[in-house]
Amino acid sequence: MTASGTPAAGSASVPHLDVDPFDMTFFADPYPTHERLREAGPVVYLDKWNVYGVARYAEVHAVLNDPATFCSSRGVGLSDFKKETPWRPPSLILEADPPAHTRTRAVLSKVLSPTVMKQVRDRFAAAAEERVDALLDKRSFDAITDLAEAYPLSIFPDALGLKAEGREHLIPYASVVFNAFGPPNELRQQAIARSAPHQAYVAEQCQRDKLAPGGFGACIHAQVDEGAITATEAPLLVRSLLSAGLDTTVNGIGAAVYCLARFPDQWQRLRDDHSLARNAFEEAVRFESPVQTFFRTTTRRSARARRC
Ligand code: 8QM
Repeated sequence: MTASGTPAAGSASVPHLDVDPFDMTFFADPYPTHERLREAGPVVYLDKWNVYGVARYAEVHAVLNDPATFCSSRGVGLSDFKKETPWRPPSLILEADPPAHTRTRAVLSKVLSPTVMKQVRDRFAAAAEERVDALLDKRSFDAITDLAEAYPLSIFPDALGLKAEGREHLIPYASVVFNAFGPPNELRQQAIARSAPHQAYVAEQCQRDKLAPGGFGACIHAQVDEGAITATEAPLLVRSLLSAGLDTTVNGIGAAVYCLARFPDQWQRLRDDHSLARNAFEEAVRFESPVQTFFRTTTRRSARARRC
């Protein structure tokens, strides 16, 4: 619909679905709902949250590659920053459009360049070996807490240059970040309501004087001296690493182990040929989130509300 209430060309055919992909029952078995979202049409409308969504590869790809039409600066979750106050200052990397995004992205690309990755690779590999050896001694372990969470926690905060105290806030903080992308349901409201101590920890540890020399955090702050970013921007870019660096890794490793446990033939193939490891990991992560489904908030009367 246009702002005047007249149906725009083609909009009459957008199917309305009564599914809620943010409900706890959805998470228990998401695949049938993902399929319904894909099969209903290239664009769907969810009456529950008043959002348009796309669930097919072509449309998701088109949306993700057209920031002029589908902006990120008004938020990438269901909340529209133009209408609602964000729960935290917006991310300079995620919740930004070109050219602002291009500049901050260049800084992170430099700090996390292939050359730098080569330098830290051995340390990450040694920590992985250590974790596996400890688990082999135990014979039986919880793959989520003792591997998927424990491994990144044993090395990523050190690589960033975080002090030892307070690291228990990291996973809860990431959990708030991801739950806050959803609609204003119980999950989101509860997460934000309990976020104050986690936010306080993160805000404090992102400051320059808190980050150990040589770490990714200190490298980001060093970009202030190069004139690439301001002293106000640097802590927010460190915050991006704290927001998105841990949770994604935990979920990736967790998904990989979960998939290999459910598909023993694939596990055997991997054991026979370790060169399959990279593809096995990527495939497991894809399998656990079979589609990127995109939702955009808008009022019924203004389909263009989110276009910047
Ligand atoms: C998710 O804070 C951030 O910059 C940020 C938070 C979450 C992500 C990315 C960036 C999408 C992977």
